[in-house]
Formats: sequence, C-alpha cells, structure tokens
Amino acid sequence: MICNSRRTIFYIYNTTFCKTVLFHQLLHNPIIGMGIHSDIPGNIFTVIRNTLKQSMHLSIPGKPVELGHRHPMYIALDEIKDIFIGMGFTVLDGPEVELAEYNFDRLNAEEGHPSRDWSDTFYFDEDSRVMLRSQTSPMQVRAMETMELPIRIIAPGRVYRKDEVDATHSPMFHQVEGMVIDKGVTMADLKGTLNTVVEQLYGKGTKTRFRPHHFPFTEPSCEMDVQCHKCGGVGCPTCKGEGWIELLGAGMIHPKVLKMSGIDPEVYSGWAFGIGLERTAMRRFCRDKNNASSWPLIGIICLR
Ligand code: 2NM
Repeated sequence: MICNSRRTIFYIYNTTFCKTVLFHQLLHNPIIGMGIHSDIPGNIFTVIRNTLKQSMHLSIPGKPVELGHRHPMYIALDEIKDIFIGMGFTVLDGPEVELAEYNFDRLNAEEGHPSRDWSDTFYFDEDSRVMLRSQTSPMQVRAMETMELPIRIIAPGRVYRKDEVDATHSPMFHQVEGMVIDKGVTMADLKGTLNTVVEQLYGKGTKTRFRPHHFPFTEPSCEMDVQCHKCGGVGCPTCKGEGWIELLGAGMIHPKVLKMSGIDPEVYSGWAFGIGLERTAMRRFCRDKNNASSWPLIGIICLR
C-alpha cells in the first residue's frame, strides 16, 4: 500500500476495502504504524489507527448479499405445479410461436371461429398460418400426438392475445392448462381432481361450484367457481355480490379433438382445464383485490 500523501490516506480511509487493508498495515507494519513518513505530519497514523480500532470489528460477519426473490407469478406457478406433480402429472413446455393448425384447427376451432380473427390474434404471415399461441392447448395436442396413453400433463406458459393494456388486460398473460386421457375417464374425475387442487390451493373445505359453459375443444364444458373467501358466500365487494369467484374453465375433451390427434374416442376419454395464472397470483399476493390498480403489479410487470 502506498501512503505518501495526506490525500491518499484520506481517500483510502474512506473506502471500506482499503479500511481493512490500512488497518492491517497499521497493525503489522511498524514503520508506517509509527508514522515516520516524512511528508505526513505528526501522528496522523496513530489517529487513523485509533479511529479504525474503534469503528471496525474484523470478526463481525459481512452483510449477506441480497439476491432478490422469485417473481410472484412464478411462486404461484410453482405451487400449482407442485400440486399437480404430487398427483402424478408431468409438466410440459412448448413453443410460443405456433401453427394455427395446432392452436385452432386441431382444437375444433375451425376457419371462421371468432378467436381466429386478425383483431384478436398475432399472426406472422398473411395466410394466418403462423402465430403467437393464444392458449397453451397446442401443447396438449402435441402431447396427444406423441405421448403414450394414459396421459396426465399440465402445460403452463405465456400466451398472447390482441388486448389493449388496462388494469385487468394485457396482450401477454400466463395460463396453466392440463388434461387427463385414459380409459373410462368421466366428468366425476374432472370434478374430483379439480376440487382436490382447489382445496390444496385455498385450504380444506373450500367450496366450489360448476356452471355449464361453452368451449370449442370440450363437450360438455363448464366453468368452476370458488366460494368467496372474504364473505363465505354471502356476497361482498370482492365477489361483486355473487358469493362466488370464477376460477377456471374445463370440460370433457371433444371426441373430434381426440380423433384429430389419433386417439380413438370410443376407447379413450379425457378431461381438460385452463386456468389464468395472473388471477391466481393476484388472489394469492394482492392485499386489496378490490383495487384494480394493484392488479397490474401481477399482470403487467410480468411482460418481459
Ligand atoms: C380451457 C377450458 C377447457 C383445454 C382443452 C384442451 C385439449 F387440448 F385437451 F383439448 N386443452 N385445454 C381447455 C378446456 C382449456 O381453458 C379455459
């Protein structure tokens, strides 16, 4: 270490690393320690040494390095994954740039289906053949094509739709879709499994209800609501007076969808579901679920 002017000393003294070096030098180097450098007046080293001795404890452990934390979306996703993995499901990942054939045709949303419109979907080519996936179900089609039966999978990931950004919409959001295909699978399995998942997510005894709905890829189709955790079903601002909060869409996989992917609907049947991850994470992390301004914390920050 070079200590040949007062300025250098001051500079060194002011930096934490050098404080440590200087401290050792002062303790172990008798020449510097005695302060006999010609251009340094009097006992400046003694002053510094005493100051450092008072202010530094070399045996104190360093400050832990802050590593940040996982994004709330991924905390929520990992919880969902863990639940399904525990039930024997496999997690699949797949392309975000998809063929319209996999995103629409193979899922029984044929030419003319409103979701195929250019105002709703991001296409890459004029023929509307290559697109950003609008759901993760194309992965389910790939699974039906390639995996051995029975199948139990979930497919989480980013999906894209032409929505303007506001408090509750984003052109990119996350879905977790899943399906089970085996011999003799019924709507009872769908309800039983999803009820178990909800109990693990929201606590034992959480009540659910299933309402009829329509999706092109399932028949019959339904939406599943959970009883409002705030009011217990009486009706409050959180559930907009309903007593119930919509959670996911589901249904029995349409025989045409099975057939198009080479599965015989006379032998096999299956159920599938789709859940929005932003909503799930929001319910898990946002303190004030009534305040739409807290929603973008989950919904829009995750755009990356
Ligand atoms: C939903 C709702 C209901 C779904 C269906 C399929 C497939 F590929 F098996 F046909 N995948 N995902 C599905 C069913 C998705 O999202 C709201």
